[in-house]
This record gives sequence, C-alpha cells and structure tokens, in this order.
Amino acid sequence: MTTTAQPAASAAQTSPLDEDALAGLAAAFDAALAADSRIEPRDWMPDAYRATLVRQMAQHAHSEIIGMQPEANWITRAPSLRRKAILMAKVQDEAGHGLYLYSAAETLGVDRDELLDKLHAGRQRYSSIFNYPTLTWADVGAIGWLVDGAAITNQVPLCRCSYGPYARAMVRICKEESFHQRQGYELLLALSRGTPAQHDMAQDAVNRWWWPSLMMFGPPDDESAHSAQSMAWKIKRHSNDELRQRFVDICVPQAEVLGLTLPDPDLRWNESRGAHDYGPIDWTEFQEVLRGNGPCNEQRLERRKAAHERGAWVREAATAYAAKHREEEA
Ligand code: BYC
Repeated sequence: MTTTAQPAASAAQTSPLDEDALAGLAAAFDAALAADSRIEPRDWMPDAYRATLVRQMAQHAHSEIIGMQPEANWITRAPSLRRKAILMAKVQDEAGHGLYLYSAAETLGVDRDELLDKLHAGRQRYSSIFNYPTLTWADVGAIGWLVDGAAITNQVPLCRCSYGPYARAMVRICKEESFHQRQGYELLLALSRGTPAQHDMAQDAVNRWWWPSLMMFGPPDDESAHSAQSMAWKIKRHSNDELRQRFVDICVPQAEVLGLTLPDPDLRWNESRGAHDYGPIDWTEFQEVLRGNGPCNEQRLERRKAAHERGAWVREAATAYAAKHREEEA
C-alpha cells in the first residue's frame, strides 16, 4: 500500500482527523487488503488491527526466545561434536528470529523493553509448547520434527500476512525453520534405526510431543476468539483447525518413514474427506498450560527473567557505545 496517511507509531498523537478524512483512510486500508497489497508502518491502520498485530507478533517473538530454553538444556550433553554444533546453531537461530520479530513489532510503535516487561510480568503469552520438559536427547529430535514442523505449517502462510514487516520477517524465519525441521527429522531417523533402546527413546519422545504439538495451532475454530477478524484482515490466512489438519496429514507419512508410531489410536485416513481423522485433543491440558500450570511454566519464566537481569550490562554497554559513536559522527 502506498497511501501514506500518518505515522503508524503516533496515530494517537497526531491531530484528530475529521470524519471524511478518516472514512477515506479506512477505505484505502480496506482497498489495500482487498487487492492483497501490503500495509506498511506509515500507512493508516485501524487501532484494533495494530493491537492484534502487536499481540500476535509479541507472542511470536517471546516464543522464539523462550523456545531456546528446552533445547539449550541439551547443548552440553549432545552426543557428538557435530550434533552439538548443529544444536548451538539452531538455538542461535531462534534468538535471531526473536530479534527480527521484536524489530518488526517496533514498527507498530511499541518498544521492545515494554514487550519484554509484559512477558516477564505474565501479561503477554508465549507458545504453550515450550512449557514441556526435554527429558532425553530424543526430545531434541522430536522438537525439530514436530515443533518446528508445526511452526512451519503455521508460519508459511504468515509470509503472505497483510502487514509488510511481519510478512518479510517470516520469509527468512521459514527458511531457517525448514533447516531446523530437517535436522530434527534426521536425528530421529538415526535414533529410530539405532539400537532398540535408541528406537524406544525416539518413540517415547514422539509420544510426549505429539499432542502438545497439535495444541500449538491454538484452540478449535469455534473457540478461537481472534481467528475470524484476523482472517478478515489477512493477518491469518487459514484457521487453526485447517492448519492443524494440514500438519497431521504431513506427519503421517513422515512417521512411517521414520518407523515411529503417532500416539493416536483414532488416526486413520478418511477417504471421503481426503484427510486423516484424528482423536480428541485434551483442551483442558491446553487451558491449564495457558493459565501457567504446565510442567515448566514457572521455570521458563524465572530463567528468562534471570537471563534478562544478567544481560543488563550488555544492553548498557551497547547503549553507551552507540551514544559515543553518535557523538563522534555529530
Ligand atoms: N500457546 O483466538 P486464538 C516456534 C492463545 S515459536 C499459547 O486462536 P490467535 C519455535 C491466543 O494468544 C511458535 N497461547 O488466537 C521457536 C489467545 O489468547 P489472548 C510460535 C495460545 O492469535 C523456537 C487465545 O489463545 N508461533 O515456532 O488468532 C523453537 C485464543 O486463541 C496458543 C507463533 O506464535 C498457543 N499455542 O491464534 C522452535 C505463530 N494458541 O492473546 C520453534 C504466530 C492460542 O487473547 N501466531 N493461544 O490472551 C499465530 O499464528 C496465532 O497467534 C496462533 C493463535 C495460531 C498461535
């Protein structure tokens, strides 16, 4: 969209627009959505559109940062130098994803510190999936295959999100997630084809991560508070259930190649739907995790806050360095 109406970040501070001007801007916004063109930071946008993007992008950024913890748990115990190097690179990528997303969110006029404060105070969410423990090395494989696989299924359509900075951040993130998914798959394949004990460890990890991975897509469509509006705004391109179904259909043949079983006795191909039927998801567990009662909620948030406090000197040093260079340039 090219209609530059007012700086997105300061809509509330600009002089009030008269009704005709506002109607014109709203019409230009609607026309841009209808034409599938992008909304950019300086374009006019409804306050609720901005708030929805801040909510989703912040939650997404927080997920990337908190998502470093379960896998980092295994860096010191990776079974070979090769596996350690791969895992370190992956965890660093997640940090990078968080930074792209915080930067993209800042184009909406929010401050990164403000978002982090809200995360630390429990006023913004991060993905439910990161509140489960990584008990064995095979969990690193299951996270790569299932969690990154679910993330890609959810995030590829976000590359076509109507908000330009979010969509562009997602292009690069998806490329890296695709590598992450493949490393997890390869790791699980090696375990599955290894000793019987290694095979059992891989199966146990898949048993524990399968259902929480399906929950990553959010509540069922008829209970999803935001889906209808987000889809009308072309932030979300598909509903939670559509993406969940797509993920199940992708995973079934992959599990067969892996020689592992998905822990769902009701999982079977439905010829008439052209898709797999799957068993009921325990939404009570999902709601409990969202309420902060998952196995690791407390630990994840405490570690995040401690890391933030320990990193204060880095932020102060970087700020001082930037100020010094600004002075020199001036
Ligand atoms: N976990 O109306 P709904 C990654 C909340 S990181 C927690 O359907 P929406 C990776 C939802 O926020 C993966 N909360 O919401 C990183 C809402 O609550 P509020 C992260 C959830 O936004 C490291 C309420 O439930 N990916 O891939 O339309 C290593 C109602 O839901 C969850 C993203 O964030 C959940 N799973 O749809 C490896 C992708 N689901 O805010 C991998 C971007 C729902 O009203 N986000 N809730 O209090 C999205 O696509 C959407 O936000 C969702 C939810 C599909 C997640």
